[in-house]
Amino acid sequence: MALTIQSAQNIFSNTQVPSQIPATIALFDQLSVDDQLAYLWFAYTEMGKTITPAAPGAARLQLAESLLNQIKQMSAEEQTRVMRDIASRADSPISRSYGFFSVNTKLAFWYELGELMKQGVVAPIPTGYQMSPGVQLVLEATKKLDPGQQITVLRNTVVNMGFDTSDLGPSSYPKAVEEPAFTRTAPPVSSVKIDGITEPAVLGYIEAMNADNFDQAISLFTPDGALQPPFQKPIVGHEAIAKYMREEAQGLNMMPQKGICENLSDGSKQLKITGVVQTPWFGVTVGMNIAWRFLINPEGKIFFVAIDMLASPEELLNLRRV
Ligand code: 45D
Repeated sequence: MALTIQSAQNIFSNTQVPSQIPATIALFDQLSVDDQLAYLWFAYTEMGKTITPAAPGAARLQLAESLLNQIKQMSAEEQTRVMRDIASRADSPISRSYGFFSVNTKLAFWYELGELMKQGVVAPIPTGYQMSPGVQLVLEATKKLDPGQQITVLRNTVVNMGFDTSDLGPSSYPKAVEEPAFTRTAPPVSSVKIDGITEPAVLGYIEAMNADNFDQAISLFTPDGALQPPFQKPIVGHEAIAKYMREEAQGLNMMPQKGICENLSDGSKQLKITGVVQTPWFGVTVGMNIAWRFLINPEGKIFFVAIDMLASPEELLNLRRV
């Protein structure tokens, strides 16, 4: 039987126990735009008492510079309007430019705005703003998450902002820009050991990713292979996966701990591995508990890998299939 992405998505389906991350984002989505901006400000400053992201490098900030300069020169009212436009995905010039930013450039843009807000150069919250009870509710829900989940909520809200440029068509795309590299927070791990796992494609994948060697990682996939990031649809084919990795997988420290491997009747194998991932934004201070679910074809190539955020640390030990 030919492998299909749809059937691959269902391996170890008990991994996807309901996560509080989409639930929290759903609450956030119901807030008015001013409440959303206020929530992000309170959540970010509250979080900043224990963890703060690393400052994005100069090369990264340069990509957002023209937008930031425009905003700095605006009146407080105009600044508020721009932030409302971006947060509500309005079709305005600035919200369009933001919509074309890569994930990490979006984060860098807000990082810098946050700094400017702390310095009083940019207005944090609209004047006369009255907090609705909903904000408190989402803040309470956020407090219950572990730090890895909290930064995922912040990241995903920022990613969803800006005018949705996916429908505009290639002719409107700005020239592709080189993604600046992240500095690694730890030296690359040269030999990977995972309790219960000897599959070369999996060990090779982790080793290549920990060295930002994406060409090497992609050579382990079948040409029609797919990678499914947390809460996203599968990304299919070498070219699309390579683009994704350059934009979003740089500088990650992957620390798989243990796993199981099961042989299927057609000669393929399914594996589930749990462990911790660190993002270069927070370095070693925040770990995200995740699972990788691999489907390896009979020739030893990766046909599918899904990355799932675990609902709780207990899920690190949940390697049973049913
Ligand atoms: O609106 O094997 C203000 C893959 C107020 C690849 C603000 C992976 C106003 C394959 C405070 C200014 C990548 C899938 C906003 C593995 C306002 C693979 C600012 C997994 C917005 C393992 C807010 C990787 C700010 C994973 C500045 C799971 C927020 C990576 C900043 C996860 C938030 C990475 C930041 C995560 C969040 C990174 C910097 C969750 C970064 C999160």
